[in-house]
Amino acid sequence: MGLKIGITCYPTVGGSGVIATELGKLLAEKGHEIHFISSNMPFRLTKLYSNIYFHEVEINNYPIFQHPPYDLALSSKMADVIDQEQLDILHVHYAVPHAVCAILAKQMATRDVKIVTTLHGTDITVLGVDLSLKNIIRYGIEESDCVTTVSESLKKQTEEIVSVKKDMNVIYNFVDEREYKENTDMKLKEDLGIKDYEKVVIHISNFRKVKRVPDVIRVFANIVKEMPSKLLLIGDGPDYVTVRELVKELGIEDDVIFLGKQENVAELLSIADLKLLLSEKESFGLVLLEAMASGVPCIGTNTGGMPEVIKDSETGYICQVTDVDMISQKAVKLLSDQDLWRQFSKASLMRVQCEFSSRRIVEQYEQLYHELIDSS
Ligand code: GMT
Repeated sequence: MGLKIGITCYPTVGGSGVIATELGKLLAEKGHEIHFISSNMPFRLTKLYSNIYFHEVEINNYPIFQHPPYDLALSSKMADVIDQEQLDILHVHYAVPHAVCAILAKQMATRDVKIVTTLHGTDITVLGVDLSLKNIIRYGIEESDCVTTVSESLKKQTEEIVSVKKDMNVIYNFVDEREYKENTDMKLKEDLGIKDYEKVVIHISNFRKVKRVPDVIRVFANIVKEMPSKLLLIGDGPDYVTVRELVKELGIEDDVIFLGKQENVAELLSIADLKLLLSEKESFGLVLLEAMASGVPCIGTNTGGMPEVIKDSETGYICQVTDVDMISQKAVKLLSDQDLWRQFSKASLMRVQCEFSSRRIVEQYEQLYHELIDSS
């Protein structure tokens, strides 16, 4: 039986928004009715689906309020949608503010809806250490009907940082395999001014400090000394200027291509040979999975959920955070050994299919929704 499911996420570019939107799209394909409740249309919702609806949260900026009351406007909208659309499930991404808004909405609505909260990391590992927010994060988690985390590591960190007792389910992130291809698009390489014999290293992030993008630059500077290669940098954020300066200082400007924010990363991944994500905090690293689905081996760091995504020495490498020398050695080894590269590329594709396939993960969410409804 098709369910009526409300989904709230941050609609901007970012892993949590991607997962929430892709999940909504795949659930709709399976016959469920999906209602996105958000301040903007989620950026991946690019085409029209007959059973996906969008409810915009309008935030009026009255002069009497020092800060526009987004959380209250969202709660009020959620309560309206629960009753008008007769929702069975309200699936929110992030404990704060979304789970807390959902709890308030549930109290206001006349219909009994089940709240599912998915934790993505930043609310726990960044906000959870802020003592003024710890209690409200814990409240959002404990009062949800069900909580999922995107990795075992995040589950453990949530228990430790926010001291929650609630039973949480780990449901890994996924990719829609239909979007990712492993073949090299020579035309795109040429368009970007990359020679066909040059290796392509790629990094995608929001350039926040935790992503340690300067380490990516230093590693690439070592790679380019050993073989002709180019670095594609996708994204923008606080460290962007520092990174540009470092590229200049290291004299590798001709080999680093800054592409800024890009929505269609699948095409760019299809021309890559190696993906680097060297963060100091990363609850999952969805971009790793996107790369692996394109047959691109990854090097990540020994933090958060990354060791659950990359199988060390099988699909890529896991190195210590900040260990630029070791990361450079592993990268050069992988890029210069064709047989090893092919083996890792194949293993990456297999791992995505076996552990993180959209079919498997979407079924896990559906099962959870049904269990919640049946238990009431
Ligand atoms: O990494 C970010 O800064 C964005 C953030 C988000 O909310 O999209 O990413 C978090 O959620 C993603 C989807 O579950 C995970 O893949 C990222 O690892 C996680 N980021 C961090 O834990 C820093």
